[in-house]
Amino acid sequence: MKKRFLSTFALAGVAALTMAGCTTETGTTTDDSTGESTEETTTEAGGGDEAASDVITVGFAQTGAESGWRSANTESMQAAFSEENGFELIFNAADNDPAAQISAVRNFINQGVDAIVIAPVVEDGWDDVLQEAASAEIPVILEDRTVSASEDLYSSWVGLDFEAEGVKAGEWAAEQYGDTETKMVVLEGTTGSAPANDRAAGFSSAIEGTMIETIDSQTGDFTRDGGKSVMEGYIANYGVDGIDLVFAHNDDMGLGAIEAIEAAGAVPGEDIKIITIDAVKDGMQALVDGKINYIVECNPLLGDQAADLVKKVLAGEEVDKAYYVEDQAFDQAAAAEVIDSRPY
Ligand code: GZL
Repeated sequence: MKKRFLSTFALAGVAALTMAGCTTETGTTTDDSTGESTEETTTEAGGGDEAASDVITVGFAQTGAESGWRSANTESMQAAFSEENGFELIFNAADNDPAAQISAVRNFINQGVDAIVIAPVVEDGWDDVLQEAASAEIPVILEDRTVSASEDLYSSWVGLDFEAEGVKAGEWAAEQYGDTETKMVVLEGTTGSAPANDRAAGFSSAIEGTMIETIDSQTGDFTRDGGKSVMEGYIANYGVDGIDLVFAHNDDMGLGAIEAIEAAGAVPGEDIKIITIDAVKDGMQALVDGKINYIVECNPLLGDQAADLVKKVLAGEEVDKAYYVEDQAFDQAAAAEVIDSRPY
């Protein structure tokens, strides 16, 4: 299927040309079928007709702006899909709303973009709109999160191994706390999202057979406020003495948990240990400060690989279905050594 799909685009043959100047416009588009309007920002290359016709128009459907990780990912994508690199970017952030994100993709199809890039909020519900993109012969590249739809419906994906991140976090927890009775609460990512599903699975498999007991697990939707309010509920239910460990699916929810723990008069990283995933600047600073105990990295800088995949697919080149970016992991000492040199 991939070859057939790619051969369709072999004729597309596009080359990126340098353009003189560019303009950025922000407007709203309305989905005729749902009547929903979303705001979109378009960065358009200048230059003559020929140069303009060689510009690759890409619709990028981002999840939203829910976390520090997402901001770093958006910056990376906007830098890569620039007019200097031969792109006109139509950017849409869906405020973590799966229906709004699907509507944005349908708008991109109606606008006749050359390619669509998606960071899907959740795994399910993508089959129909991806089929519509395929029928319109618009290739789709996934970045960051994955979908449950058939891989025939997208050209390629670049991102991180979320289950491996969960395993890495769980193995450290098992090594540090697995031999003593440890009561753990979990701050889950967005319900139905690939990172939430896969990190939970990886962590659970890694702590199997240890004395770490999960006493509660709820979603904080990957946001700092969400992590804080769920942690406040845990403290109200179990008391700070009833919780030994927090596993947060991302730094931002872990940072929210720190606020709740400190407000309850306890010391995060000591009275209640915290393990998170992402390794964004604020998370790494909390790790250096001793308020978080371990962070597994999730690299958000995916823009260059995503842009390269778009150009290869449109040029009819063979690409793999999946490209994984490497992750590291940090304890407090390791974080202190690298924090000043990290790019995000
Ligand atoms: C993971 C990414 C997750 C981050 C969160 O690749 O999808 O979404 O872990 C972000 O911080 O909100």
